[in-house]
Amino acid sequence: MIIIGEKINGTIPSTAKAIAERDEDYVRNLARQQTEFGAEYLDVCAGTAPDIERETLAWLVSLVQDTVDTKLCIDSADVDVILETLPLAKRPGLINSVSDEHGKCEKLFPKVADSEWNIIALTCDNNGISTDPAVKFQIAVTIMEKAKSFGIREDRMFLDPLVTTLSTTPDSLLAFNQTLRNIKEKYPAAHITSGLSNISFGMPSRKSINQQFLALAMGAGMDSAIMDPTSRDMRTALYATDALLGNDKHCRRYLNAYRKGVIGVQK
Ligand code: THG
Repeated sequence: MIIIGEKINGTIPSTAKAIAERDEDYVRNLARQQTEFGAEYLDVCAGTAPDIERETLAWLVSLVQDTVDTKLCIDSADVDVILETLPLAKRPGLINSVSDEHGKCEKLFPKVADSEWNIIALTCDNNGISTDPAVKFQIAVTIMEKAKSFGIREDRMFLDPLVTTLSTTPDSLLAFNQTLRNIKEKYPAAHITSGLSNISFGMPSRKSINQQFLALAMGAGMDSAIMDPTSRDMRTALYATDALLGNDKHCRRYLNAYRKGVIGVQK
């Protein structure tokens, strides 16, 4: 599993406060902790008003890179902001994200085709987010064909089938898994990722739902997640699921993590 640490995100109230106060220690700690607990990428999202997004993101990027060597996942809805932020990165990471909206792919793909940046693509377009797996799959195909036309390898693409909220869409997980299976079948080298917590909005005991979502989606082939690796429960769910799916030879990773006290039910 490729873990993308979600905590350096200005839409989280505690992180927003740290960003507003330019609290370096707080952000440095988020970077260190998430790295220590296995994040391969650190999502950085300003979550501020558009007029200060560039500047905020630049501050976050430089601070994180001054603290850890973990790759960055540059998170902005604005392709221009992403393109201005990329040169600040010491090494290629992950771009979060494009979709099939408003010529985003056409703007971004030619500029990063010759780089080693990986790209998250959301399965939505100018019509918004569909709940129909067939529509989502078709959007994924359109984006993958555009990537290919610019010479971007399949394995540089992370497709995000955009899980909908369980409380309003009862077949949310089923539609997500159907979309991801269709994508994996046509593009076996492409990665599938998702924000874990979207599914549980408006429900009690959100973590329980997020954990079971993680397990069921990994079972269907999801190989990456935007999540909180500092959460012991989520970590435990992830390691246990990887072992159950045969992705952890002799359960070595699970057992080592347990011995170190990194996972397991807290007594
Ligand atoms: N897909 C893609 N990018 C995304 C999302 C996605 N970026 C933003 C978001 N969704 C994923 N990031 C977050 C960040 C924080 C939280 C949820 C999603 C969050 N965190 C709580 C906190 O830190 O207080 C709780 C964390 C927990 O208890 O596990 O709510 O879907 N491509």
